[in-house]
Amino acid sequence: MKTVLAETRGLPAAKQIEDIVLSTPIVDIHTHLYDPAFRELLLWGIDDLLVYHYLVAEAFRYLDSPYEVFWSLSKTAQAELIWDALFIQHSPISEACRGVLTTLNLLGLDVKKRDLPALRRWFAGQGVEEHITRCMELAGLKQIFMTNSPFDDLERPVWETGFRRDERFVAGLRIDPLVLAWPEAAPRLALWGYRVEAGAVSQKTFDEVRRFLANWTRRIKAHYVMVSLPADFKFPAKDVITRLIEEAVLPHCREHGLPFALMPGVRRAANPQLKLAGDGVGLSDLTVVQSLCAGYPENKFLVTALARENQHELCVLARKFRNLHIFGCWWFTNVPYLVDEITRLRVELLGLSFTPQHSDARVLDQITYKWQHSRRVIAQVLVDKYAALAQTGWHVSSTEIERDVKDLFGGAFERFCGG
Ligand code: FIX
Ligand code: ZN
Repeated sequence: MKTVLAETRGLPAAKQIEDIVLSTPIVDIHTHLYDPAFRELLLWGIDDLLVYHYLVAEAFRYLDSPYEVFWSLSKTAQAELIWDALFIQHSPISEACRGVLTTLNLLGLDVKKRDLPALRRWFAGQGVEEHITRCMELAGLKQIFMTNSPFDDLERPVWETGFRRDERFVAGLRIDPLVLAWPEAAPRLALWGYRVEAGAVSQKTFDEVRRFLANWTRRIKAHYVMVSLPADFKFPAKDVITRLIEEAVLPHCREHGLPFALMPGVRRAANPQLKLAGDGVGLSDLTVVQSLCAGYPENKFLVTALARENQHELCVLARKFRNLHIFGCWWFTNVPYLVDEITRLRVELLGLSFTPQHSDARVLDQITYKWQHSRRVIAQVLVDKYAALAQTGWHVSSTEIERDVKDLFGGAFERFCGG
């Protein structure tokens, strides 16, 4: 056992905790990044950073031009408009804007020059392989989970052709269309050779959906099956969705030992004119999670909720069901103010048996800022909690802190998935 932190009154103990939190390698359990074999599907560089949908939504707070005009522009022209509206005409103090600056700063670029052409020149000189390694090192990531959908027409052919995997990128099987849009998904499965019916679903259809899930699970070596759910999602219900989940998805997950990851709370296309930036948030009925965890104790569920108002109930559910592992501060909750609040709530109700964060990065470079910002908040929460323990006379060793932080940054998740 390494040195015991004798005192928490002074800076050294806090510094030691921060150092551990800032340097412990992380498994990023949900992103929209791709193995470099997917080539242009892996987004990176200044223009992709600027046209990130979080920034598109914020830029339209200031832009006057019609939506169609913006969408008709090239990526570089969109990036220039966003740069001007969010960084030049106003100070970039929102979390997503600050994230761009943290990223550039971590990459060693001088942000105070405000020189977009110079930034573009720098990125143009980088090679993708080296850039992946550099960003992962800066973020301190050892593994990145992708979001992999067989329904994605750009992604599917790459899997079908086959490629040599980059071991740092692991797969999550994303099945939103299957569960949420079965009438449209069914003909596609039929086209791919699965004998399914779109209407009155029979045992044959469930068997074929399971064959589809099994084939894709094996093909991509999926570590979990994932779906995002609309805020008004109901389960169980007297509909085909419930039957597909009960008769195909859950048995598949049990057979392959995979968690079913649920992300409730999105209101897709609240403003369709904003395209990907137009999704909103709504309060979810978390009895869905309760029904699944209670009804299917042999299944494992990973859950992150989008609404701030759902976070407390989700923690309480995790206290009741050990087949539930909660993770991440997703999307609109990934702002330091809420990461702080939600992480404190989780620690106080669950100890260390959860995964406080995932990045949800869509652009490779974002892992640097998302993780630096989150690590700092998580470190402060732990500093406070270990200090509160010290007041009782309980001292933690640095070995124990390292153990705890490893659990938060992937250890607890891996045990949950594997156990
Ligand atoms: O459904 C999801 O996985 C969401 O994370 C995305 O749809 C969303 O657009 C996003 O990027 C959130 O961070
Ligand atoms: Zn996501």
